[in-house]
Amino acid sequence: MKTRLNEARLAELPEDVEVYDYDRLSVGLGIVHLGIGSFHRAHQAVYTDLALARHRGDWGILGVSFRSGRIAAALNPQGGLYTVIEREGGIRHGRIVGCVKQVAVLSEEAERILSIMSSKEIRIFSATVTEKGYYLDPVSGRLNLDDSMIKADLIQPQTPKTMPALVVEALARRRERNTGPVTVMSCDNLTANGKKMRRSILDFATARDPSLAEWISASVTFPCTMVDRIVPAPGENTVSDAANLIGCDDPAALMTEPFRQWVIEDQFAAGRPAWEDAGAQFVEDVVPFEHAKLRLLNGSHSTFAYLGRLIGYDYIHQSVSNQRLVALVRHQMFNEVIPGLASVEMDLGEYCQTVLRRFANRTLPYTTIQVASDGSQKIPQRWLPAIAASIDNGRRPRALAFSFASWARFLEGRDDDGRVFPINDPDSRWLSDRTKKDIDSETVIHCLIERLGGIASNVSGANLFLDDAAFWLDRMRNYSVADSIREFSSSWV
Ligand code: CS2
Repeated sequence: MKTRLNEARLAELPEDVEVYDYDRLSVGLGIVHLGIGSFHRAHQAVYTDLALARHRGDWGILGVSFRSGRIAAALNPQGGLYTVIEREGGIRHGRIVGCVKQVAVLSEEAERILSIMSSKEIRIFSATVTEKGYYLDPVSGRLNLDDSMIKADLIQPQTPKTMPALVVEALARRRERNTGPVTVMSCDNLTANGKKMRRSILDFATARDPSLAEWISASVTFPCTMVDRIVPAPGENTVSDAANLIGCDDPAALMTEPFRQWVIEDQFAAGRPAWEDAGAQFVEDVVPFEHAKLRLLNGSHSTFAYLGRLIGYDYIHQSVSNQRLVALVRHQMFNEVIPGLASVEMDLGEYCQTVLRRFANRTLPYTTIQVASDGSQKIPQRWLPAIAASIDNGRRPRALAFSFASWARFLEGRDDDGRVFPINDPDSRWLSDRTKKDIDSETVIHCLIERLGGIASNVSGANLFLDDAAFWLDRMRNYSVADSIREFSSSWV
């Protein structure tokens, strides 16, 4: 056991470890971040840290966990400090981030969190709560008022358990106390994430008190953002790597890649850190960037995850070393996804090459099972709009049909060799019941697509897609996934 990372240790860190470069004790709170998981700490917090080094300002972060006390227990004894380790090839770079001042746990200290959120010093609520944290119905796009957690929060809105209820209660208190404008910024990997955030908050507020919803609609801004950085869930080796690098213990350490990107709409009701000085890009409309990222990067990630796991790979970089899988994904990106994207200030060909290079990063192992989780939430963003756009362009997106079939096959919960794996998905019970092997492939595919809200394209093209996906699901079930990949690859070469 070494000593824990804390401010007193900073002077003793090895020289090549970069340390935040400002007087953190003089920096007050300005941001409450909901869902302080690994992604936020390796992304938005790093941008904030770099911006503070250039401009100071009271933009310290209070991190909020909803239920688990794990991150609070790791970070609070370190005064909020933690290590971000960037890895790729021979690069191994450590940085101590200083802008997270403390972490609070909603299930334990709701009152304290709400009183901070409704104080004048806080000017931004930001969130990474994943797709399911918005409680939006995939078909209607509205808040799911039948969800048991949402129902419970509507009965007792002063002790919120969910993100929308927490934000609405904090906003209600701000209105009452007149503590000034605030921005609610989603940093989740969703299309039009600011609009989804707004929908979730306004629907909850309307159900509580329509006048509150009107006030929110007039006084709060909800910018959209596109976030990108690969941050695998930290494992045992992350902590030992950090100890090795910084010479003390840091149970909150993270591993990530050198790459990071953040595109933001500049709609902040009460100011913001100078994130542009840390490399963030401010644009009028984030949506084309989000579409490109979700469909090219995340859509391909999911394909590598499902197919890779089904043929026995534990890690994404293993999938990327399989040439047939790479060829399939390249076909999906270049022939099916890119033609359906609106023009965006990015070189999409180069973007795809970079994505493949990033996925191949074996010094940053990312499990296929992690990327494969929550398919019911991720696929509607990643594949379905790309499928619809491709069909509407008069194409037949066969690789996307193959990918979709692999998700259906994945939901059977065992790979080609019969190895069993878990299905982590908020809808897992429903999905597993509808994808049992004795249900015919066509029914399975129809059921899944319907559950996700359908394909918004012309009917004949959509039907052909369903037939293609059912055909490949049949093949994967009756032969093997590996054989199907082989057959699929030879069908277009
Ligand atoms: C991944 C993303 O786990 C997943 O579903 O596709 O978390 C991905 O690593 C990030 O979006 C990269 O920015």
